[in-house]
Amino acid sequence: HPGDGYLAWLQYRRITAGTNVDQYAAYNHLVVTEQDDVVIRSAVNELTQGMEGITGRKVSISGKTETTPSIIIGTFGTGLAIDKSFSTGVSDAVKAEGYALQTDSITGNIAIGAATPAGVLYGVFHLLRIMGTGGSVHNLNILENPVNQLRMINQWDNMDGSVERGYAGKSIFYEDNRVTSNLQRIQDYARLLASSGINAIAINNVNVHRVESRLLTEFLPDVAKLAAIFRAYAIKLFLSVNYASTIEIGGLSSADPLDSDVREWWRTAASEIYAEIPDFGGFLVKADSENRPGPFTYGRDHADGANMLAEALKPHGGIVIWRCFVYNCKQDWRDRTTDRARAAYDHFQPLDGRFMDNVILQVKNGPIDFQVREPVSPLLGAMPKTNQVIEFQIAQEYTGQQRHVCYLIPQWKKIMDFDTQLQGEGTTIQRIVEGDVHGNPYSGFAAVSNIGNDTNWTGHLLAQANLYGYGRLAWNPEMSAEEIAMEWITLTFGTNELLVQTILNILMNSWVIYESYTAPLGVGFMVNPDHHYGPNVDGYEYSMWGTYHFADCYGMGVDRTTATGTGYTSQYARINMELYESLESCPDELLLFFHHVPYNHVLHSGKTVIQHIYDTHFEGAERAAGLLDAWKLVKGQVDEEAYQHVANRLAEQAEHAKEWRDRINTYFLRKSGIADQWGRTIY
Ligand code: GCW
Repeated sequence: HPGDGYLAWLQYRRITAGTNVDQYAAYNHLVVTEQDDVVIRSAVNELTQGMEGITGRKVSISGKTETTPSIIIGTFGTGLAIDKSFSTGVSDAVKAEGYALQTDSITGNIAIGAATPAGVLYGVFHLLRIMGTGGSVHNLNILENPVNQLRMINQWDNMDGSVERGYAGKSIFYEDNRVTSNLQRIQDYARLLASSGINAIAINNVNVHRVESRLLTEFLPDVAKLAAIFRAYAIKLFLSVNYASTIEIGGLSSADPLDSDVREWWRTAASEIYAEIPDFGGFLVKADSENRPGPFTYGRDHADGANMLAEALKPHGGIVIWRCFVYNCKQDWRDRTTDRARAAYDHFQPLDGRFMDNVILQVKNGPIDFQVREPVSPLLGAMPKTNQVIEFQIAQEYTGQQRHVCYLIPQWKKIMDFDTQLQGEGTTIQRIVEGDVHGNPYSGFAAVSNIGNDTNWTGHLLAQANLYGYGRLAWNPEMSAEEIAMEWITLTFGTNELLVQTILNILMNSWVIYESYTAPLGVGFMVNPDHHYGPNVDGYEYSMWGTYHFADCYGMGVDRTTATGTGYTSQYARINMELYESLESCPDELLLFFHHVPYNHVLHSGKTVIQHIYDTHFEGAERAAGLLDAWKLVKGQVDEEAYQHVANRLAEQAEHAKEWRDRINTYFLRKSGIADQWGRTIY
């Protein structure tokens, strides 16, 4: 049923309106030049299902062109039909996961050619996307290669069925400390991921507890089943591993990375995995972070730890993805010199050059923790001799937990566009992440998933846009947030113009709206401890987690300057360091991240900090209410179940935004004693 959201953007609804609809019905014959590959079989299934849905006609399949126009798919060199569809110039330009998609102007045949079955699958999804959004299939002449090599999803799923920071129900992977037997749902997830361009997945939480440690051993046959499902969609499977597995499940007394028994244990473990899963991706590791074990216990560093695992995986072609989310989570709040923002860079940058070439460091997009607004992590691009991937959080831990709408692509675009200046002007995060700047063997994107077993996958139906958008952006970061939103909306809801425009406006404004009624000017946090939902200005102020705002009766913000503060600014290239260091040039939206200022400090906008807080919070709550008003106008234009669901969430958001507004405004009125210039109600 479309209203429940299960089919998400793969609905393949019958296209009956629009200028190009008459074109599609002619394509009910499919030519496949190779049959014996699992990924090609997925592509054929998808195309058949898609075409039958879109045209309402049955599709026939054969090995060669019998009728025209046909859709011809295959890898280059597997048959005449595919090979005569493309010039060598085209086939040479198609890289490993890329594809060419062309319409023959004489026969009308549409050919999808690729170097690998994965490329064929991506090409098929592209064609279905064109039809699903009502595009013309005449005169197609498309060639695409993914910009980023690794396009990965991290599940934070635990085997008891819970999901860390999960806002869409329980795990679809596990229940009762076992791997689920509902493999259909996992296959559908694989389809969703592949259709957006994802090619890797780590299937368990980076916080690996006791049971999950045994995914490497006892549960390996189940893991192999999951790997087979993902393999058919060209997605490589990874496991998050417990750094101290040798102790936890290996019967050893140490996890010292330089201990030969420990190394041997990992080599054997790796061999056993590859015996079951020959194309296993490798390990994802959170070590010496938030109380997880790591090499520090043995006086070793992250390079020692990562290299031990990399050495075990190397003979099998596996990789280690080592997370850089390392900081002191037992900090004394009285200590103003320790700065959590500095931690990742301080820990890892000096290790550049020490990691094996099959180690990738996974760096969160910002230096703190997926806040609504943070500067870009200075560690990204600062280790020329080391593979890095950027980590995003699709799960909305700090951005409304999928109860509030917050379309994150604009935030990620802003990050991709940031010019690190590390190798002169134009050294953008996008270029660093795609591997263009330092030429390391591995690079790309990773992100924490936002799905669970809720029928609609993401809790909030509109949060599906973040999952879809993440994949699309990882494939091609040149796409605009708006383009991505338009694709998702039309594939999911159809082409009704009022509906499309309404959802587009909601999505495109949602990040800024969310920011405006929550923690101001980049200062971050101000949430309830532990679950992180809802306002609590001092929730973390006197805690050990290193996330403070330092508000007193005069002012607020964190002095991270090199001149008088924690020196965090010095981790950036000189020109950015100067940008942030100076009050004159520091962008308003990050002011309180970098500076401690009085409440009457005047922003570039011309407003004082305190008046900015009042204004944005009143306005933010009002705009949140406006989202619901806008949605009400599409009643009757959209499936009733979906309408009600979104209406309920938006109503909740509007109420909760008022709570945020009043808590923040009241807190700062009481601290500062400065009245709102417009005399609005503050409690
Ligand atoms: O954002 C924080 C979360 C933790 C998470 C951690 C991490 C998996 O609050 O729940 O643990 O980040 O990224 O490791």
